[in-house]
Amino acid sequence: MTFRISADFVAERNRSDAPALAEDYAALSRQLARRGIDIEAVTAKVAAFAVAVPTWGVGTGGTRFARFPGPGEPRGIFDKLEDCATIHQLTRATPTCSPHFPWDKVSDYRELAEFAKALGVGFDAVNSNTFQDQPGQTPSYKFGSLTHSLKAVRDQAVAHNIECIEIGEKLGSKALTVWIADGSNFPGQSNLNRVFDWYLESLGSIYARLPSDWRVFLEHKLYEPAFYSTVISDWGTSLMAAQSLGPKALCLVDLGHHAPNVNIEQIVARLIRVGKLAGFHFNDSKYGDDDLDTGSIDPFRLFRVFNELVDAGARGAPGFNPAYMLDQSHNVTDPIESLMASAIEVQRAYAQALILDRPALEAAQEGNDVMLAQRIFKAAFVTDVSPILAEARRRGDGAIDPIAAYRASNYRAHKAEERPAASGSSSGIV
Ligand code: RM4
Ligand code: MN
Ligand code: MN
Repeated sequence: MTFRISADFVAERNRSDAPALAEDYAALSRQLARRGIDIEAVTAKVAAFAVAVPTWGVGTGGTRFARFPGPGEPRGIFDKLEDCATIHQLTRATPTCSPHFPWDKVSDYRELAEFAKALGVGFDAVNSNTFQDQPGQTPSYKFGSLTHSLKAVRDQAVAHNIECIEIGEKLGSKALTVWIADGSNFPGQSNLNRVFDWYLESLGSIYARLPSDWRVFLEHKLYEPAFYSTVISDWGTSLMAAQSLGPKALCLVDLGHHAPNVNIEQIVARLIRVGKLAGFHFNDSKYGDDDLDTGSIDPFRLFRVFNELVDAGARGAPGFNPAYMLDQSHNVTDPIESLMASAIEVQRAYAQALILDRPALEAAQEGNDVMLAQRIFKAAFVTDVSPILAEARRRGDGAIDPIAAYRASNYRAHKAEERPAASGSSSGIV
């Protein structure tokens, strides 16, 4: 039996944190009531909100230069699921995890599904990996995968994606996320048009194998590892592909995969408009695909994205059903702490967007009262909704203060004893 944080331990900590929370919640409730907002309706929506944890995120990540593993790192998918369950236990915001294959490959998926179920963790979208070679793999993905010039390589990459669907079916997933590293480093290296044809052809074969209730999420990325051209580089390319593939193909927005200064919320609005928004990989960045903790650099951008999502939900935009996932790399923090903090930041942006006074905003927009419109917009963002988030956790038997509870539990020290350091662990992004 491995160490788990007990429900009693969480309840005990909550007992001492509860009085201060009750005061703060009551004060916020009065403040929101003055603004015509019922705090209880917001708290109920926040409590029902969920974001998936990436299994690759619970291991320590790294850069091209080094990886500094922490103590008690997960050694494989079973350990990763334990960490995911702990994140959900304390935050009540992450009931599912998003697995990555072959990183999370096992011999018995029924056993894996049962193990996850016993921990109370479900499976979200399955991620394929054709951006690196597995030991001894031939042919290689060095020059591409789904868009490789050689059909044998494209076929191998297609077969891997189909295998991911088959695994996902055993785990109860309903979506496949495809991100490819394919592209070129030098002008002239590849034919920019032909590689897109190959992408459509390969994705078409994968699409044909999707179960009827499945969707495929196409993830674009501007650059890296290819530095001159990337085949699926932007939302326009992604949308062209999704539209030509069919209704089950949707466009996934990873916040780190855009050119600097791009207006991501506007992309989100456009994708919603055409019913093609798959969902998100949340993270934050200053320069590129930094994979920093969600909301750590630009929480206002996260709020602006959620403003579009709440707006779409409120007007019942057709086909609007985004999948929310975190996708981060934790190089210098405890991954469990970062993922808990990030799940809370996503909920925060959602709560802030929920309390935005939309009728007043619309009136200001119609009257071209620019100052008032931006004041109304900003008022939602600057409201401290923390008591709502904490109260939603408390009511769901999560921790009022997840990171403090996690630290006090000594979970990591217990895991360091249970999980002797594995050499060459594939648990993080290196
Ligand atoms: C990529 C992309 C994918 C993720 C890999 C590990 O940059 O964000 O979603 O699967 O990293
Ligand atoms: Mn991603
Ligand atoms: Mn990325």
